[in-house]
Amino acid sequence: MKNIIILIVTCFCGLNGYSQQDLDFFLIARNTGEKVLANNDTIRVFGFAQSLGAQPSIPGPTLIMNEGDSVHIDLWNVSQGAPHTLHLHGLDVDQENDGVPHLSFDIAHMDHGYYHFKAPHAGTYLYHCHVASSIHVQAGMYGSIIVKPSDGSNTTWNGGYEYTNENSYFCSEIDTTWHNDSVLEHDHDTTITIHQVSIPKYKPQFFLINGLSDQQLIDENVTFNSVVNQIDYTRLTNIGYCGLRVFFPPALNARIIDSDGRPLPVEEISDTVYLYPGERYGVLTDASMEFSGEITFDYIDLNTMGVKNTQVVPVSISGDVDLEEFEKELFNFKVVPNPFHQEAKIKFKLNEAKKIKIRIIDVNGRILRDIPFSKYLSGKNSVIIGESLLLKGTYVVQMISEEGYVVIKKIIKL
Ligand SMILES: [Cu+2]
Repeated sequence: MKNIIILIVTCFCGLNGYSQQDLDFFLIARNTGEKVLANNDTIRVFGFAQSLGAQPSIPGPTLIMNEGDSVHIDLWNVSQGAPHTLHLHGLDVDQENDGVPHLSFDIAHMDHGYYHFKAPHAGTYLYHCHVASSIHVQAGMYGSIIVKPSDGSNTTWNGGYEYTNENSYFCSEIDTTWHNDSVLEHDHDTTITIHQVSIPKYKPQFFLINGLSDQQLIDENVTFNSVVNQIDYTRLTNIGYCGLRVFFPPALNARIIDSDGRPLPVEEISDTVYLYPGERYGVLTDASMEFSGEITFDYIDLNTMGVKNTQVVPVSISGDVDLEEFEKELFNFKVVPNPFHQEAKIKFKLNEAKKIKIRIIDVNGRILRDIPFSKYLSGKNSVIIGESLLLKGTYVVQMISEEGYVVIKKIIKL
């Protein structure tokens, strides 16, 4: 009997062992914010702030919670004019808390609105105002919702993949002509549709990632930094009116694992991710080499399918500092001369005979030459490379052990 009781308690803990918490968020809706664009112009925006004295941020504050948390959001609307709501895009919440004005409630000037829900399946979601959505979203009323697994760990979902770092790229656009008072100061009544408001044809001039564009993207909160063999998780979100095509450098070994808050039934090994408006994708990466590159974001006109703009997130992968024995031994292999003109020698010293594969790849991770596994003797060894590299440029030499450990060195052909 005693054993049975212990078993039952254990099962109970197994199912409910996480401490779900009550989580409160306070947001202020404003319609008189200002945003400085990449060309230093300032435009009027609507948006969400976390205190009365603060400007709304674009995107709004990221709401981070754990699966199972009881979440309470207090949205205080201090703006005059049209009311606002908080639509919880993609979250499984009841209709009353979903923030679609005529199906739940809207929040008038100086009123508070309260949203309550249990944080659903771990994943990436978003929120936006659902009053005259086309205008209020463009005006800046949107932000990210990240649901971590129940224990809050760096795991993609309960029982999912563990990762070291996560990056979140939240994409939107700005057409400055929609930020004039004539568009933003519209009447609102839930029976009026957006089509009765006169707005110019949408022609965005600014294409944002986390609210930034162009030269602003060297911001350390945007750049993708990692080390060789580290598993990282990237959340992609599109709240713009363009489609998005995101290219990861091949050497990141990108794998699309989830979409819209659920694991994909079949994972896709692909460097390219397409996102339509409102979609979110999760991508696991695992850099196979040291390199500098970029993740490119093509903003696609969904009428013509032409690329309207491309934004670039810098990528920097440094060497793995936690070296295995093979790597320690070969960490100081030399390529001489480097830079080289015609050919170069790889020189390395082994403590004992070893089988090693030597591979030369370009900075995009394409294999240019493979010298298959060969047993090298203890002591000094040298291998000639370079004669097959025709073009000037930067390449990478990889020394690979049978167990798959890799030591890398950049080489330059002049
Ligand atoms: Cu609104």
